[in-house]
Amino acid sequence: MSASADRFDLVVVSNRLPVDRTVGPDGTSGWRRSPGGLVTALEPVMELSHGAWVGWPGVPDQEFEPFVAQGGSRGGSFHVFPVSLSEQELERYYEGFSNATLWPLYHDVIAQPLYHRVWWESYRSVNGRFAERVAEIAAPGATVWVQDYQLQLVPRILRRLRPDLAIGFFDHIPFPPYGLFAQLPWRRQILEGLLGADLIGFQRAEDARNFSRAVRSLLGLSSRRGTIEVPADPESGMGAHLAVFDDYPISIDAHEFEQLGRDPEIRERARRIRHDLGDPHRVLLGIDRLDYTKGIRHRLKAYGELLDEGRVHVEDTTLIQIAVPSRERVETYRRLRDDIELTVARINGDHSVIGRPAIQYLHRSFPRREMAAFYLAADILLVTALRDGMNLVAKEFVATHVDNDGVLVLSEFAGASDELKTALLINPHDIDGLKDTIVQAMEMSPAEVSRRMRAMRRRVSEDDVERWSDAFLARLRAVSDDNRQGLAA
Ligand code: GDG
Repeated sequence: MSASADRFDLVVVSNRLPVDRTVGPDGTSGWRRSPGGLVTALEPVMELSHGAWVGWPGVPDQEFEPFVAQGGSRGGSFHVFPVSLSEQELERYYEGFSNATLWPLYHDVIAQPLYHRVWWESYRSVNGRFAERVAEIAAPGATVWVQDYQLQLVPRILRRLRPDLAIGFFDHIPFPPYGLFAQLPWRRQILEGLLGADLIGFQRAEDARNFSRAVRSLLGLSSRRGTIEVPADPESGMGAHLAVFDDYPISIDAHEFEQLGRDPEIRERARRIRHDLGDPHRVLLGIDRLDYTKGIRHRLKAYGELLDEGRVHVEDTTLIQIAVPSRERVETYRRLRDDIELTVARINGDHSVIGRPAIQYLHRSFPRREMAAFYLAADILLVTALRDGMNLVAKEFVATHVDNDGVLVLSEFAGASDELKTALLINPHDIDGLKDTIVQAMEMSPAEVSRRMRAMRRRVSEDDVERWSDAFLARLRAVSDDNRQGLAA
């Protein structure tokens, strides 16, 4: 059944749809739901409020009809409205402006951001297309939730097209300090784009502060208790409204990961992984998208030095590093992969013995159950991000360790460090400090491991992703009601 005649009360918009195109051996094609915290959290409310998801289906240069995505982890279904992107838009809007301009700029300029006017033009026009699609399918007074940095112009375009909507925006990545954000040639347009929303959510209080400072410095608008009076724009016909911003740290489906951690099959698989590694006394783990923000090189440097200095021995310790392929057509990412693989090969060449690799390196993605088995197989998770909006891997590791028997080494530059305070917090730039902390994690008494993990598990299980989305949507509706009652008039 085509869904195109319908109008929807809740519309979620993200660059990438939570579905993947599948083509079978006989050439028949279909869609497979891709797992993810966001879609799991939103599934029940999508079902209840007649929801739709707007986004790109992952295949360029093809138009797809709307369809219904069935059979998620909670059995719910929702309507899907694919937005098409050309190969050129993929290069300019997505790989270019989103991933080679905004991503490095918003992550502390760890890599040099590139500013190209044709990329910006493409970003603008693609954002316009997403907004128009939403405007066509949203019911009168519907709630629209725009996700992430690829779509920062959507709130304003949408407010112009459909002033009746409640518009929320959530930024999954950091919002940079003013001194960095100010580099962006289109900095005012981005802020104005975001301010089209009724509610703008960030991962950390620090991100919200950075946003407020940028708005004040660049637009001359000051905020009072997290509220900004956005003036009318007579040129576009957009009326005045209040835009509220706040931090809403995202989380995971904690219950799902706890269940995985208790699943006998996964527990057996975890034992098997350790066995296949030669039953080392200690297993350390890193799981990251292969991205320069994740600090994989810093982690490898620290680990390599610990081996060189004889503070760690391959006879009783193994590091598993899973690097999930990511953005492989972007040049910086290709170079990073070469760098990491050279370093791994050097460390292994220097230290491995037959049957006992210093580092077990895996460059691929895994099914969710296998991820859980890796979490469970590890004694210590190393999260050494140089900058990270939140880092869900840290929370998933915590939720899976139902026996309270894992140690989390966590970068203070990851949003998760605001909540997981009994992790061993590190500055990944301080290699000596990182090395000492890894040794501390390896030597920690079981009682202390358990005490620290218990506190983190409580936090993750209380503040799960459902609470996050409920809190965001409730506040969004409240702010939008105030705006509709003309409080900003
Ligand atoms: C961005 C922000 C923020 C990874 N590999 C596999 C796999 N994953 C899943 C993990 C986890 C997710 O992907 C990764 O989330 P992270 O938060 O760790 O990192 P980013 O991808 O950079 O996400 C980040 C997040 O958005 C949410 O707001 O926390 O700061 O950068 O859920 O489990 N899942 C499966 N196989 C894999 O190989 N099944």
